[in-house]
Amino acid sequence: MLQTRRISCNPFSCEYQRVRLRCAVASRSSQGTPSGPRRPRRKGLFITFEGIEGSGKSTQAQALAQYLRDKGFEVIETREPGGTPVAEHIREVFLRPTRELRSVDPLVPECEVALILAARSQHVADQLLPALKQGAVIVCDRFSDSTLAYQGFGRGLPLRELRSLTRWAAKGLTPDVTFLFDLPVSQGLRRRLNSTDVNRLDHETVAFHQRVRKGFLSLAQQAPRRIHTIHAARSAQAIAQELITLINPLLEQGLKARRLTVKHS
Ligand code: ATM
Repeated sequence: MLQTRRISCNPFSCEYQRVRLRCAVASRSSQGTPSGPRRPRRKGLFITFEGIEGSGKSTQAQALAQYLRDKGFEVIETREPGGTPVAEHIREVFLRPTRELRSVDPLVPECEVALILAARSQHVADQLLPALKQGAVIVCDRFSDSTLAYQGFGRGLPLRELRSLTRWAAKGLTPDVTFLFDLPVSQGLRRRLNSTDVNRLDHETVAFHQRVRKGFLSLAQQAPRRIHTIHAARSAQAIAQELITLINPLLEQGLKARRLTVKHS
């Protein structure tokens, strides 16, 4: 008999997120239909970290990558914009502090998108697709959701066009799982502006960052199986533990075969 169990509806609860994650894996492993062609299967796993600045996502991405390495997986840590030599050059142009560019050459939103997509296409072709084909786990700090949140919701460029452009530049690649780090903009900016490497977008208005945050939350609502919202105004240890709790069922279900090297203690 099919048994059903009530789960918590609080999107920040671990149980709620674990059940959604299992659904996401199940839907991924049943891609294609008996009558239609199956999409070519990649072997690896593509995990992305998203969120507003100062949310702590980069630190947590590194910690999760280390956890997965310790479990014996081949892990590639990368970021966007960036990840290859050419894309890292583009990142420098994209993020150069405003005061260097403002008087001469402020970037218009369309130019921002063009730079981001140029970097992404190189990153996907040179780094992400080959690594996934080899069966690696990729932990990527930002990807297409950032383009929709920053250039779409933040700058006001049309989302439909952006979606189609990002799909094109990424050759259709979408993350298997995304962790969205959410916290109030004021807290994020305070953390961020205290750091040493402040970039061009950090100087945008609070209203801009509010739109970006709202955008991320709206994307999470639209893709609840893939995007897991992480309540980021908590201790780093609590967040790291939550990520491990969320990622473990995924590893158990789909990744055993992909373990490339086994570490011995
Ligand atoms: P990190 O600091 O998380 O590496 O991100 C760099 C900036 O790039 C971040 N800005 N701030 N503040 C968000 C921005 N960005 C976009 O605007 N669009 C994108 O598609 C991506 C990948 C990043």
